[in-house]
Amino acid sequence: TAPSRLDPSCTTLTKFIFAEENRIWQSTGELTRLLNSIQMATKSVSALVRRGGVSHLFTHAIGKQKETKRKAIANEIFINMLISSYSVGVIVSEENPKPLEVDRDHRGKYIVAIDPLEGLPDVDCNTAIGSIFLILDKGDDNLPTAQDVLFEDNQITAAGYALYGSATTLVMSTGEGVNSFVLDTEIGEYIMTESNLKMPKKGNTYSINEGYTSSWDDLVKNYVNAKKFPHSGKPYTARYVGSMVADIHRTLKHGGIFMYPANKEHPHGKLKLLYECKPMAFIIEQAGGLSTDGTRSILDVKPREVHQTTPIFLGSTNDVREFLGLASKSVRSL
Ligand code: P6P
Repeated sequence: TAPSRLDPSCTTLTKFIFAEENRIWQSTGELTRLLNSIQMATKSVSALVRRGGVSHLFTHAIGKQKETKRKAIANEIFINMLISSYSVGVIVSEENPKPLEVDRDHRGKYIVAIDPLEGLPDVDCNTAIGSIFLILDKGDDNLPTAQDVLFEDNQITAAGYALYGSATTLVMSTGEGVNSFVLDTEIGEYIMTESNLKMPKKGNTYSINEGYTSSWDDLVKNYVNAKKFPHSGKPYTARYVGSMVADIHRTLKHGGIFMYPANKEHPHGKLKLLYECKPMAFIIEQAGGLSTDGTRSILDVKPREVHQTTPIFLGSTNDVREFLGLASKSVRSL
């Protein structure tokens, strides 16, 4: 369990980022400023999400407009924080049709892809929603431009998400394992709750929208049936919030498999490669799990377009391997 904030070993996200800067990054301070700006953005969005209703921020907005307004404000918060970090050259956002090149006075070396507020359709039912980020480094000394966003050799420097649930949790990796923090709203700091988090090798939960069963391919149908009607052992439990960050956070913590395959409504999948699937796949793989689009790791899928979608299957190693085993059988049988 996490040490109390009075314990000298208590680590806040701010302390952790500065310690990482000294320990491994030998950095110019750009990543430190960037991560601290991102954590600040998530704190602001957390407050927006939690007070949006009572502060009458959305009184005149209804339904979809309420969702649009929330996303627009969250987007503004993230973009302002990213620009003011002086560490970002280009921003890709789910909310912006095109990549945003940061003005020369503020431009820095990183490319950042964000989904500022994800999982919204049910926000009026108070379901958990989240923010997702991916930090890319093009690896040379030239400051990035919009054309560099799809550069094949971009390296993932860090990725993570904030989950606005019963508590606000921030899960992040800089390539040295996964760390989890919970926001202590009394002091406004994220407190580390798990260091070098490793997910179970196998779970007992599958997470998929079974409303699309009729449009799944046989591979997905056969796999889900095998989980529901096993030849031996107990059936898996079904869990599906319909909010990607919530469903994947549960998968990270308890194991199992999350799936959003292609279906008739989304022939190439629904979830966005750059700022939803890649960051989540990075976290899951850093925690010892696996990700795939059905044929390769999500991290190896080359983006051709900034808002490209992909089928995604990720989770515990043994569960994803079992699914891929079926996949290879179905590929061989074609
Ligand atoms: P479906 C929410 O709308 C979202 O973008 C993700 O958060 C979630 O995983 C998915 O779509 C749910 O989609 O088609 O199951 O409602």
